[in-house]
Amino acid sequence: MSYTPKKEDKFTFGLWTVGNIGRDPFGEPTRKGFSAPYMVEKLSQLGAYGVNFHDNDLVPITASASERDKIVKEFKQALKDNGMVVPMATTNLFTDPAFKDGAFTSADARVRAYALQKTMNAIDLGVECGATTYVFWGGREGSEVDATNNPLEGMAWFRECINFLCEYVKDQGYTLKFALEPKPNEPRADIYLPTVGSALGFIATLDDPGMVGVNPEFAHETMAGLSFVHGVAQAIDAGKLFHIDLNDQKMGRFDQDLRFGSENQKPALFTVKLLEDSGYSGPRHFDAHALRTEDAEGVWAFAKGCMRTYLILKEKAEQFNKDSEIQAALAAYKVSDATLEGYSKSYSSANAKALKDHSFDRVALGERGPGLEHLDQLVVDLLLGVR
Ligand code: GLT
Ligand code: MN
Ligand code: MN
Repeated sequence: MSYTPKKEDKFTFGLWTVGNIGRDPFGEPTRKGFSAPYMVEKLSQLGAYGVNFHDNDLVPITASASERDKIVKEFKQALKDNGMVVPMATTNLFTDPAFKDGAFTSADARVRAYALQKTMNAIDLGVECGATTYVFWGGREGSEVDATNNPLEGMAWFRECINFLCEYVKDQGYTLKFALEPKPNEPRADIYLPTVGSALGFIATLDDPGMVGVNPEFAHETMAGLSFVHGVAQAIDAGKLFHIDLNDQKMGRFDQDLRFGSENQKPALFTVKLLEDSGYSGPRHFDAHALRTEDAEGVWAFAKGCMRTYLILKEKAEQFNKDSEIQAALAAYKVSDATLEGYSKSYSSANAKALKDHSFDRVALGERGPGLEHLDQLVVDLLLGVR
Protein backbone atom coordinates (compact mmCIF):
# COMPACT_ATOMS: atom_id res chain seq x y z
CA MET A 1 0.00 0.00 0.00
CA SER A 2 1.30 3.44 -0.87
CA TYR A 3 -0.57 5.33 1.89
CA THR A 4 -1.43 8.01 -0.65
CA PRO A 5 -4.61 9.82 0.42
CA LYS A 6 -7.58 9.94 -1.91
CA LYS A 7 -10.73 12.07 -1.85
CA GLU A 8 -12.79 9.06 -0.71
CA ASP A 9 -10.71 8.90 2.49
CA LYS A 10 -12.50 12.13 3.44
CA PHE A 11 -9.51 13.88 5.00
CA THR A 12 -10.14 17.50 5.91
CA PHE A 13 -8.08 20.29 7.50
CA GLY A 14 -9.14 23.56 9.07
CA LEU A 15 -7.87 26.68 7.34
CA TRP A 16 -6.56 27.56 10.81
CA THR A 17 -4.48 24.34 10.96
CA VAL A 18 -2.16 24.52 7.96
CA GLY A 19 -2.60 28.29 8.19
CA ASN A 20 -1.24 28.37 11.76
CA ILE A 21 1.54 30.96 11.94
CA GLY A 22 3.38 29.52 14.91
CA ARG A 23 2.49 32.11 17.53
CA ASP A 24 2.45 31.03 21.18
CA PRO A 25 1.96 32.92 24.45
CA PHE A 26 5.71 33.48 24.68
CA GLY A 27 6.71 34.04 21.09
CA GLU A 28 5.85 35.92 17.95
CA PRO A 29 4.80 34.16 14.72
CA THR A 30 7.44 32.08 13.00
CA ARG A 31 5.56 31.72 9.68
CA LYS A 32 3.55 34.01 7.42
CA GLY A 33 0.60 31.71 6.73
CA PHE A 34 -1.02 31.25 3.32
CA SER A 35 -4.02 32.59 1.47
CA ALA A 36 -7.19 30.48 1.67
CA PRO A 37 -7.24 29.68 -2.08
CA TYR A 38 -3.60 28.53 -1.89
CA MET A 39 -4.34 26.22 1.05
CA VAL A 40 -7.30 24.77 -0.85
CA GLU A 41 -5.10 24.10 -3.88
CA LYS A 42 -2.20 22.67 -1.93
CA LEU A 43 -4.35 20.40 0.26
CA SER A 44 -6.19 19.12 -2.79
CA GLN A 45 -2.86 18.22 -4.42
CA LEU A 46 -1.93 16.30 -1.29
CA GLY A 47 -5.15 14.25 -1.53
CA ALA A 48 -7.42 15.99 0.99
CA TYR A 49 -11.18 16.04 0.50
CA GLY A 50 -12.01 19.42 1.96
CA VAL A 51 -11.38 22.32 4.29
CA ASN A 52 -13.22 23.74 7.28
CA PHE A 53 -13.05 27.28 8.61
CA HIS A 54 -14.05 29.83 11.21
CA ASP A 55 -15.75 32.90 9.77
CA ASN A 56 -12.61 34.97 10.41
CA ASP A 57 -10.18 32.41 8.96
CA LEU A 58 -11.71 33.42 5.66
CA VAL A 59 -13.22 36.88 6.15
CA PRO A 60 -11.41 39.31 8.50
CA ILE A 61 -13.60 40.59 11.32
CA THR A 62 -13.11 44.14 9.96
CA ALA A 63 -14.10 43.32 6.34
CA SER A 64 -16.82 45.37 4.62
CA ALA A 65 -19.74 43.61 2.89
CA SER A 66 -18.15 44.04 -0.52
CA GLU A 67 -14.75 42.79 0.72
CA ARG A 68 -16.52 39.75 2.17
CA ASP A 69 -18.26 38.98 -1.09
CA LYS A 70 -15.02 39.23 -3.08
CA ILE A 71 -13.15 36.92 -0.67
CA VAL A 72 -15.97 34.37 -0.65
CA LYS A 73 -16.21 34.41 -4.45
CA GLU A 74 -12.48 33.70 -4.85
CA PHE A 75 -12.60 31.00 -2.20
CA LYS A 76 -15.57 29.26 -3.82
CA GLN A 77 -13.79 29.37 -7.16
CA ALA A 78 -10.72 27.74 -5.58
CA LEU A 79 -12.95 24.99 -4.13
CA LYS A 80 -14.47 24.38 -7.54
CA ASP A 81 -11.16 24.44 -9.40
CA ASN A 82 -9.64 21.96 -6.99
CA GLY A 83 -12.58 19.61 -6.40
CA MET A 84 -12.66 20.47 -2.69
CA VAL A 85 -15.65 20.73 -0.33
CA VAL A 86 -16.42 22.48 2.97
CA PRO A 87 -18.12 19.88 5.18
CA MET A 88 -17.89 21.92 8.39
CA ALA A 89 -17.78 25.55 9.45
CA THR A 90 -17.59 27.30 12.80
CA THR A 91 -17.45 30.73 14.44
CA ASN A 92 -14.49 32.45 15.99
CA LEU A 93 -15.93 33.39 19.39
CA PHE A 94 -12.58 33.51 21.14
CA THR A 95 -9.97 35.81 19.51
CA ASP A 96 -11.65 39.19 19.78
CA PRO A 97 -11.31 40.93 23.18
CA ALA A 98 -15.11 41.30 23.24
CA PHE A 99 -15.20 37.59 24.12
CA LYS A 100 -12.57 37.72 26.86
CA ASP A 101 -15.09 36.62 29.53
CA GLY A 102 -17.15 34.30 27.34
CA ALA A 103 -19.40 34.60 24.30
CA PHE A 104 -22.66 32.66 24.81
CA THR A 105 -21.93 32.53 28.54
CA SER A 106 -20.72 36.09 29.04
CA ALA A 107 -22.30 37.83 32.01
CA ASP A 108 -22.75 40.84 29.71
CA ALA A 109 -26.03 40.48 27.80
CA ARG A 110 -24.65 42.65 24.98
CA VAL A 111 -21.78 40.21 24.41
CA ARG A 112 -24.19 37.26 24.33
CA ALA A 113 -26.36 39.04 21.78
CA TYR A 114 -23.30 39.97 19.67
CA ALA A 115 -22.14 36.34 19.81
CA LEU A 116 -25.53 35.27 18.44
CA GLN A 117 -25.39 37.87 15.67
CA LYS A 118 -21.84 36.85 14.72
CA THR A 119 -22.78 33.17 14.71
CA MET A 120 -25.88 33.69 12.53
CA ASN A 121 -23.71 35.51 9.97
CA ALA A 122 -21.06 32.79 10.19
CA ILE A 123 -23.72 30.09 9.72
CA ASP A 124 -24.91 31.90 6.58
CA LEU A 125 -21.31 31.98 5.33
CA GLY A 126 -20.70 28.31 6.14
CA VAL A 127 -23.91 27.18 4.44
CA GLU A 128 -23.09 29.34 1.41
CA CYS A 129 -19.85 27.38 1.08
CA GLY A 130 -21.61 24.02 1.46
CA ALA A 131 -21.19 23.17 5.15
CA THR A 132 -23.56 20.58 6.61
CA THR A 133 -22.01 20.42 10.10
CA TYR A 134 -21.51 23.43 12.34
CA VAL A 135 -19.05 23.18 15.24
CA PHE A 136 -19.23 25.06 18.53
CA TRP A 137 -15.95 25.14 20.40
CA GLY A 138 -16.60 27.23 23.46
CA GLY A 139 -12.99 28.14 24.11
CA ARG A 140 -13.88 31.25 26.11
CA GLU A 141 -16.98 29.76 27.73
CA GLY A 142 -15.64 29.28 31.22
CA SER A 143 -14.07 31.05 34.12
CA GLU A 144 -11.11 31.80 36.28
CA VAL A 145 -13.17 33.29 39.09
CA ASP A 146 -16.07 31.18 40.28
CA ALA A 147 -17.24 33.92 42.64
CA THR A 148 -18.63 36.00 39.76
CA ASN A 149 -19.12 33.58 36.93
CA ASN A 150 -21.95 31.40 38.10
CA PRO A 151 -21.64 28.12 36.21
CA LEU A 152 -25.37 27.45 36.60
CA GLU A 153 -26.24 30.72 34.91
CA GLY A 154 -23.53 30.05 32.34
CA MET A 155 -25.15 26.73 31.41
CA ALA A 156 -28.57 28.37 31.10
CA TRP A 157 -27.21 31.11 28.78
CA PHE A 158 -25.32 28.53 26.71
CA ARG A 159 -28.56 26.51 26.34
CA GLU A 160 -30.56 29.61 25.38
CA CYS A 161 -28.06 30.44 22.63
CA ILE A 162 -27.87 26.93 21.17
CA ASN A 163 -31.68 26.67 21.24
CA PHE A 164 -31.93 30.06 19.51
CA LEU A 165 -29.47 29.02 16.80
CA CYS A 166 -31.20 25.66 16.18
CA GLU A 167 -34.38 27.60 15.47
CA TYR A 168 -32.49 30.05 13.26
CA VAL A 169 -31.17 27.18 11.13
CA LYS A 170 -34.65 25.68 10.75
CA ASP A 171 -36.17 29.08 10.01
CA GLN A 172 -33.69 29.54 7.14
CA GLY A 173 -34.43 26.04 5.82
CA TYR A 174 -30.75 25.06 6.15
CA THR A 175 -29.65 21.41 6.36
CA LEU A 176 -27.19 21.80 9.18
CA LYS A 177 -26.34 19.79 12.27
CA PHE A 178 -24.53 21.22 15.27
CA ALA A 179 -21.54 19.56 16.96
CA LEU A 180 -20.31 20.73 20.38
CA GLU A 181 -16.56 20.40 20.94
CA PRO A 182 -15.50 19.81 24.54
CA LYS A 183 -12.22 20.94 26.07
CA PRO A 184 -11.28 20.98 29.77
CA ASN A 185 -9.18 24.17 29.92
CA GLU A 186 -7.08 26.62 27.89
CA PRO A 187 -7.59 29.41 27.16
CA ARG A 188 -9.88 29.61 30.25
CA ALA A 189 -8.83 28.04 33.54
CA ASP A 190 -12.02 25.98 33.47
CA ILE A 191 -14.09 25.62 30.34
CA TYR A 192 -17.77 24.67 30.56
CA LEU A 193 -18.65 21.27 29.06
CA PRO A 194 -15.10 19.97 29.62
CA THR A 195 -15.47 16.43 28.26
CA VAL A 196 -17.44 14.40 25.73
CA GLY A 197 -19.59 13.07 28.57
CA SER A 198 -20.46 16.58 29.81
CA ALA A 199 -21.42 17.68 26.29
CA LEU A 200 -23.66 14.63 25.86
CA GLY A 201 -25.36 15.39 29.15
CA PHE A 202 -25.95 19.02 28.12
CA ILE A 203 -27.35 18.05 24.69
CA ALA A 204 -30.10 16.05 26.37
CA THR A 205 -31.34 19.30 27.98
CA LEU A 206 -31.77 21.19 24.68
CA ASP A 207 -35.10 21.90 22.96
CA ASP A 208 -34.13 19.85 19.89
CA PRO A 209 -31.47 17.37 21.04
CA GLY A 210 -31.65 15.47 17.74
CA MET A 211 -30.02 18.37 15.92
CA VAL A 212 -26.97 18.51 18.16
CA GLY A 213 -24.09 16.06 18.54
CA VAL A 214 -20.43 16.23 19.51
CA ASN A 215 -17.07 16.93 17.88
CA PRO A 216 -14.58 15.16 20.16
CA GLU A 217 -10.90 16.10 19.87
CA PHE A 218 -8.08 13.67 20.62
CA ALA A 219 -5.97 16.32 22.35
CA HIS A 220 -8.78 17.67 24.50
CA GLU A 221 -9.80 14.36 26.11
CA THR A 222 -6.10 13.55 26.52
CA MET A 223 -5.48 16.90 28.28
CA ALA A 224 -8.22 15.91 30.72
CA GLY A 225 -6.42 12.62 31.33
CA LEU A 226 -9.28 10.70 29.75
CA SER A 227 -9.40 7.99 27.10
CA PHE A 228 -10.23 9.49 23.71
CA VAL A 229 -11.23 6.06 22.43
CA HIS A 230 -13.78 5.68 25.22
CA GLY A 231 -15.12 9.20 24.63
CA VAL A 232 -15.59 8.55 20.92
CA ALA A 233 -17.18 5.18 21.65
CA GLN A 234 -19.67 6.83 23.99
CA ALA A 235 -20.51 9.40 21.32
CA ILE A 236 -21.05 6.64 18.74
CA ASP A 237 -23.16 4.67 21.22
CA ALA A 238 -25.35 7.75 21.73
CA GLY A 239 -25.65 8.32 17.96
CA LYS A 240 -23.89 11.65 18.48
CA LEU A 241 -20.57 11.42 16.66
CA PHE A 242 -21.33 14.20 14.18
CA HIS A 243 -17.68 15.16 13.52
CA ILE A 244 -14.20 14.39 14.86
CA ASP A 245 -10.98 16.35 15.45
CA LEU A 246 -7.91 14.16 15.06
CA ASN A 247 -4.54 15.26 16.40
CA ASP A 248 -2.21 14.27 19.23
CA GLN A 249 -1.15 15.49 22.64
CA LYS A 250 1.08 14.68 25.58
CA MET A 251 -1.08 14.32 28.65
CA GLY A 252 -0.95 17.12 31.20
CA ARG A 253 0.58 19.66 28.80
CA PHE A 254 -0.75 22.84 27.21
CA ASP A 255 -2.92 22.30 24.12
CA GLN A 256 -0.33 20.97 21.67
CA ASP A 257 -2.44 20.03 18.62
CA LEU A 258 0.31 17.70 17.42
CA ARG A 259 0.38 15.80 14.13
CA PHE A 260 -2.08 12.90 14.28
CA GLY A 261 -0.49 9.71 15.59
CA SER A 262 2.82 11.37 16.41
CA GLU A 263 2.67 10.74 20.14
CA ASN A 264 0.14 8.13 21.29
CA GLN A 265 0.17 5.43 18.65
CA LYS A 266 -1.88 2.85 20.52
CA PRO A 267 -4.89 5.12 21.22
CA ALA A 268 -4.52 6.45 17.66
CA LEU A 269 -4.74 2.90 16.29
CA PHE A 270 -7.85 2.14 18.32
CA THR A 271 -9.42 5.48 17.35
CA VAL A 272 -8.96 4.65 13.67
CA LYS A 273 -10.20 1.09 14.23
CA LEU A 274 -13.28 2.39 16.03
CA LEU A 275 -14.09 4.87 13.27
CA GLU A 276 -13.57 2.32 10.51
CA ASP A 277 -15.29 -0.65 12.22
CA SER A 278 -18.28 1.41 13.37
CA GLY A 279 -18.98 2.66 9.86
CA TYR A 280 -18.45 6.35 10.75
CA SER A 281 -18.94 8.07 7.41
CA GLY A 282 -18.11 11.69 8.26
CA PRO A 283 -14.92 13.58 7.49
CA ARG A 284 -11.65 12.64 9.18
CA HIS A 285 -10.71 16.16 10.22
CA PHE A 286 -7.20 17.01 11.37
CA ASP A 287 -7.31 19.81 13.92
CA ALA A 288 -3.60 20.15 14.44
CA HIS A 289 -0.76 22.30 13.27
CA ALA A 290 2.90 22.05 12.37
CA LEU A 291 5.41 22.59 15.16
CA ARG A 292 6.37 26.22 15.72
CA THR A 293 9.87 25.36 14.50
CA GLU A 294 8.65 24.64 10.97
CA ASP A 295 8.70 26.64 7.75
CA ALA A 296 6.22 26.28 4.87
CA GLU A 297 7.73 22.99 3.77
CA GLY A 298 7.33 21.67 7.30
CA VAL A 299 3.65 22.62 7.23
CA TRP A 300 3.02 20.42 4.20
CA ALA A 301 5.13 17.61 5.66
CA PHE A 302 2.89 17.88 8.73
CA ALA A 303 -0.31 17.69 6.64
CA LYS A 304 0.98 14.72 4.65
CA GLY A 305 2.03 13.01 7.87
CA CYS A 306 -1.46 13.24 9.43
CA MET A 307 -3.05 11.53 6.43
CA ARG A 308 -0.27 9.00 5.95
CA THR A 309 -0.41 7.90 9.58
CA TYR A 310 -4.20 7.54 9.43
CA LEU A 311 -3.87 5.28 6.39
CA ILE A 312 -1.10 3.22 7.99
CA LEU A 313 -3.23 2.77 11.11
CA LYS A 314 -6.24 1.88 8.95
CA GLU A 315 -4.16 -0.88 7.40
CA LYS A 316 -3.05 -2.02 10.86
CA ALA A 317 -6.68 -2.09 12.00
CA GLU A 318 -7.58 -4.29 9.03
CA GLN A 319 -4.61 -6.52 9.86
CA PHE A 320 -5.85 -6.72 13.46
CA ASN A 321 -9.24 -7.91 12.25
CA LYS A 322 -7.69 -10.55 9.98
CA ASP A 323 -4.87 -11.78 12.21
CA SER A 324 -5.76 -15.30 13.32
CA GLU A 325 -3.64 -15.19 16.48
CA ILE A 326 -5.19 -11.88 17.58
CA GLN A 327 -8.66 -13.13 16.78
CA ALA A 328 -7.98 -16.38 18.68
CA ALA A 329 -6.81 -14.35 21.71
CA LEU A 330 -9.96 -12.24 21.50
CA ALA A 331 -12.16 -15.31 21.18
CA ALA A 332 -10.48 -16.82 24.24
CA TYR A 333 -10.96 -13.56 26.14
CA LYS A 334 -14.72 -13.40 25.62
CA VAL A 335 -16.65 -16.08 27.48
CA SER A 336 -20.21 -16.88 26.42
CA ASP A 337 -22.77 -18.75 28.43
CA ALA A 338 -26.08 -19.17 26.61
CA THR A 339 -28.05 -20.12 29.72
CA LEU A 340 -26.82 -17.25 31.88
CA GLU A 341 -27.05 -14.71 29.05
CA GLY A 342 -30.64 -15.86 28.57
CA TYR A 343 -31.31 -14.91 32.19
CA SER A 344 -29.41 -11.62 32.28
CA LYS A 345 -30.30 -10.08 28.90
CA SER A 346 -33.56 -8.59 30.13
CA TYR A 347 -35.52 -8.48 33.33
CA SER A 348 -38.40 -10.80 34.16
CA SER A 349 -39.31 -12.13 37.56
CA ALA A 350 -38.52 -15.63 36.27
CA ASN A 351 -35.05 -14.50 35.12
CA ALA A 352 -34.42 -12.78 38.42
CA LYS A 353 -35.38 -15.95 40.27
CA ALA A 354 -33.24 -18.14 37.99
CA LEU A 355 -30.22 -15.89 38.60
CA LYS A 356 -30.81 -15.86 42.34
CA ASP A 357 -31.05 -19.66 42.36
CA HIS A 358 -27.96 -20.21 40.22
CA SER A 359 -24.86 -21.39 41.99
CA PHE A 360 -21.69 -19.57 40.79
CA ASP A 361 -18.11 -20.80 41.25
CA ARG A 362 -16.89 -17.39 42.41
CA VAL A 363 -13.36 -18.59 43.11
CA ALA A 364 -12.97 -20.05 39.61
CA LEU A 365 -14.23 -16.76 38.11
CA GLY A 366 -11.56 -14.88 39.99
CA GLU A 367 -8.84 -17.35 39.03
CA ARG A 368 -9.33 -17.18 35.27
CA GLY A 369 -6.59 -15.32 33.39
CA PRO A 370 -8.13 -13.49 30.41
CA GLY A 371 -4.87 -13.41 28.39
CA LEU A 372 -4.63 -9.64 28.10
CA GLU A 373 -0.82 -9.51 28.34
CA HIS A 374 -0.63 -11.83 25.34
CA LEU A 375 -3.29 -9.91 23.38
CA ASP A 376 -1.74 -6.52 24.10
CA GLN A 377 1.75 -7.70 23.11
CA LEU A 378 0.31 -8.86 19.79
CA VAL A 379 -0.94 -5.28 19.31
CA VAL A 380 2.49 -3.90 20.22
CA ASP A 381 4.10 -6.31 17.71
CA LEU A 382 1.58 -5.18 15.11
CA LEU A 383 2.29 -1.49 15.74
CA LEU A 384 6.05 -1.98 15.75
CA GLY A 385 5.81 -3.72 12.40
CA VAL A 386 7.01 -7.19 13.31
CA ARG A 387 3.75 -9.02 12.54
C1 GLT B 1 -9.19 26.21 17.99
C2 GLT B 1 -9.34 25.02 18.92
C3 GLT B 1 -9.86 23.83 18.24
C4 GLT B 1 -11.25 23.99 17.71
C5 GLT B 1 -11.36 25.00 16.65
C6 GLT B 1 -12.81 25.21 16.32
S1 GLT B 1 -10.49 26.43 16.93
O1 GLT B 1 -8.04 26.06 17.22
O2 GLT B 1 -8.07 24.75 19.50
O3 GLT B 1 -9.81 22.69 19.04
O4 GLT B 1 -11.64 22.78 17.12
O5 GLT B 1 -13.34 26.37 16.84
MN1 MN C 1 -6.88 21.44 20.43
MN1 MN D 1 -10.60 21.04 17.78
